[in-house]
Amino acid sequence: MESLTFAEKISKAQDFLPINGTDYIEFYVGNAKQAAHYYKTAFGFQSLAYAGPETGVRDRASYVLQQGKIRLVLTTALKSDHFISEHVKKHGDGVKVLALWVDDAYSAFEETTKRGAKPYLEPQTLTDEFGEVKMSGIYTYGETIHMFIERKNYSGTFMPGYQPWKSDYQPTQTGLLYIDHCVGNVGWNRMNDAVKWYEDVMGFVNILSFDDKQINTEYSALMSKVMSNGNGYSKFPINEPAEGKKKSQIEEYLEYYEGEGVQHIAVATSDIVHTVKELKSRGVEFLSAPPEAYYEMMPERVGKIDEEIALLESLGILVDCDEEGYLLQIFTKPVEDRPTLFFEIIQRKGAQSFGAGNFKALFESLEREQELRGNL
Ligand code: TYF
Ligand code: FE
Repeated sequence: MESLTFAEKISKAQDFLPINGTDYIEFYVGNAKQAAHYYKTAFGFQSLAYAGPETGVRDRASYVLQQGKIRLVLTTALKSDHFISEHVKKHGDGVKVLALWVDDAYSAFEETTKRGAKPYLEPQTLTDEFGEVKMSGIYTYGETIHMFIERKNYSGTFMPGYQPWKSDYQPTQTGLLYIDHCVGNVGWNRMNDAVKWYEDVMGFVNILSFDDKQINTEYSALMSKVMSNGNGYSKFPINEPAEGKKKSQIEEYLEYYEGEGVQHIAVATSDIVHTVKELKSRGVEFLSAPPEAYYEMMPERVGKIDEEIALLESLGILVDCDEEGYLLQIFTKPVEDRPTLFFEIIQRKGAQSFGAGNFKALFESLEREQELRGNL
């Protein structure tokens, strides 16, 4: 299996659930107005659409932001007695919905629920003067949802119920292009259930696996398996904690999120040096750079690359390679007070892997933060 290329591996995925990519990611947050401001100011997202009391939605406010092909929806409830408030009370701010852009939201629901998916939203059709959006939803790990969105007969800004959000405040973009992958953390011994769920219910295939022998530091370990759909546009790695001398970063997440959920969202850029400089100048905090030795060994480890190593070192950007090319990546600190969700910025130059050669350096940076929080 390991000797097949990524293209050969994903070609074995089943096609009962055609997916065109990520449609949007919805966060449930305590204060959507301020969260939207943060993602505009710090990450360079642009205002796209809004739903709330002013548009006839009485119980919540949702701000939709866009950059490249990425759409984020930031939603808060307006009363304590609301399932969104309950979600935020338990988990803090976090990802509720990973929405997938499909050709047929009715068939997506039927094909996945008949294979065992737990329903979240029965298929429905929303209409307005711009056409119709069809949607349905199922549960994945924890309280996280996959929504299926069909918009082939829709020409509006986002979806029925939302109005265009015209704002005079539009900070420039930072070069974020699309969602590369979204990683879930699941509980002890739960990874293989989650992997089987993506195989059986979604028709995905396992394209990469890392066990605790490969992913460990002096203190902690984890296991990870990457699931992909058949065109590679939808990739969901799944992590589970493993036994180590001290508490693994996955356990820390599970404790503070109070359950399973989305650990990181990886966003692609075509110029990571530019993107990271922009994000840093706007106050986005990144994990500390690995020690000098990491960069001294880089030419030997990854061969010739287009970027200047001293520049990558000054920004703390990591590099890894596989048979198909190389990739550059860097990780933010958690973007909430709870040590839960963080972002990865990734630039692929041929490589379709996930940076396994960086795991040790990365997890040591993560553990330095964990230690500062008193959780190691
Ligand atoms: O998505 C990945 O697999 C990489 C590496 O806790 C990674 O971004 C894996 C586990 C983790 C943090 C990053
Ligand atoms: Fe990642």
